[in-house]
Amino acid sequence: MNWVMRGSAHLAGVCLGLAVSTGSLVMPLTGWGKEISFVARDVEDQQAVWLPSEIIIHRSADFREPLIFRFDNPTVRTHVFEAPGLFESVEESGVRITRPVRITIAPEGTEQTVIDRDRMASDAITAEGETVTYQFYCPLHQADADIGGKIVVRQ
Ligand SMILES: [Cu+2]
Repeated sequence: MNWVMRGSAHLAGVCLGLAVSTGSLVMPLTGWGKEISFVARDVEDQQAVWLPSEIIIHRSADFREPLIFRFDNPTVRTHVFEAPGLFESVEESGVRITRPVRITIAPEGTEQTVIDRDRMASDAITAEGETVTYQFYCPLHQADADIGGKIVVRQ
């Protein structure tokens, strides 16, 4: 009887361990992968930018682990991070899908997303050794096309 008790207690411990490790994989996106942070900044004429204005991603080094973009909006206005050609990998109703990056960040809010590296990699292959550039901006507050930022992917 004694060994049965110990056996089931041990089993419960294993189940708990599994639940904890699965939870930690799903819950915080920070702590694994490569994280790149962007911060919204209001500028003159009611416009806004995302900083830093240039991000360089090295395909050989940075594509080894999940690529996470984090967006902080310390301002009092809602901003959107849009980057044509860039895709995010999200789970919708239990299915992993890919969709264009267009993320709304509430005032004083924070959002993060996992970038679809496969799409980036195929863009890089299509570019045949040249760098690939993705523009990014806030479509709500960008009157001047010159103030946007860019993500450059190098080999
Ligand atoms: Cu904005």
